[in-house]
Amino acid sequence: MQRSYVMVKPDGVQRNLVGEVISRLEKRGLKILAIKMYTIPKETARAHYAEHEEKPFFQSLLDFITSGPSVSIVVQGKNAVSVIRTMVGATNPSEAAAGTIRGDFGLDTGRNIVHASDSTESAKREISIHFSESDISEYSRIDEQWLYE
Ligand code: IDP
Ligand code: MG
Repeated sequence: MQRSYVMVKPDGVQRNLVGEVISRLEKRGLKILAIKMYTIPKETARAHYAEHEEKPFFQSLLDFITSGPSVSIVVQGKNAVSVIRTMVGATNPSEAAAGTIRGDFGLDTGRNIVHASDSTESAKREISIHFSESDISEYSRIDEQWLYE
């Protein structure tokens, strides 16, 4: 089963959307394996967003993502990475489809509520940045036989 990393960013926390995001993941059938709220340190944020180091928005992205508590989540399920990216929607919430998290709750690219891994490789890397393996619980959901054929 695939794992993905999801973050409710500081704006999502301040706007009381943590429950909404988790609820959507759970109802989809995705399983939460680990969850924690913390204010991401600058160096951790730098590692998390390393691919954007040369972008003009990098510094403001770091300032924003470290500005307050965010919620980090390890999620597991069939095709979790692409399923969650679809649930999250386009990077710019103004262009994100209605029904997606960004399309339902956001307006600005710099305040787009959630992060989700874009590949299984990114997921592995991001999970290892925010969690140690002992933070992650493997267990069965009681509805798994109704979620999977
Ligand atoms: P993603 O979050 O949809 O994967 P990326 O292109 O990987 O989008 O960008 C990472 C994050 O950087 C975005 O979620 C957003 O918070 C921020 N970001 C991306 N492009 C811009 C921009 O043009 N201006 C301001 N912030 C941006
Ligand atoms: Mg990205």
